[in-house]
Amino acid sequence: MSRRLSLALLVAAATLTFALPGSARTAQNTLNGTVGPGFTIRLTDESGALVSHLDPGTYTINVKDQADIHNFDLHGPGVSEQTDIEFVGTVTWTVTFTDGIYAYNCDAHPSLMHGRFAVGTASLPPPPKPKPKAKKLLASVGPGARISVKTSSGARATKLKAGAYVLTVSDRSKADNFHLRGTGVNVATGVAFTGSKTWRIRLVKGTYRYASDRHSALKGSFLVG
Ligand SMILES: [Cu+2]
Repeated sequence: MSRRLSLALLVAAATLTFALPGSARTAQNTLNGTVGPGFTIRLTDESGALVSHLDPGTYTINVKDQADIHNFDLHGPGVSEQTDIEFVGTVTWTVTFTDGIYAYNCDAHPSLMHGRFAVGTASLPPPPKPKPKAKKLLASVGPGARISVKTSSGARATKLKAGAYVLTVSDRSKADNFHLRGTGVNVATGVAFTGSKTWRIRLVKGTYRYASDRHSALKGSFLVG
């Protein structure tokens, strides 16, 4: 390889090396912030999608503040920009986002109007998992010598899945009560009591037995597993 050619390659390589970060730096990233006229605040990208994660860099943010009772307040590492609450109109901010969590809100209604996004290596915590809904159980004792636990479909409970339940007892006997026992559960109505009672219980694997404390022959059970 001639000395001249290798020098030319070196120059080409150097140009390439500088061209890449240079072009990334000059790319204009535009975001749109809007607040109002209702109780809404949002920050969207050029496609209109709500911003949840961005690459670090410099961004142009066009903020449309459409109400004199709201403002747009953007803050996070190295950034603090806000419109006045009384202000209505459009402003443009140039901001540089670095790794971290950024948030925006209306300062008059921060708990109602807010959003946030992550930049670079940061990530927003996943939304909390919705708790499984407690299933219903209906227990009944009386009138006469009868006692039962039924599922919400009306079928007698024989085998149930472990988990959270709301147990409602209808006690229609002054001579008997409803008493449920099993791992982690020991609930009972009074013998003389009539009426209804509701308990939140958690059933785990095992056998649960229910009976009247006055007449031990009045009883039943179901399996949880
Ligand atoms: Cu507001």
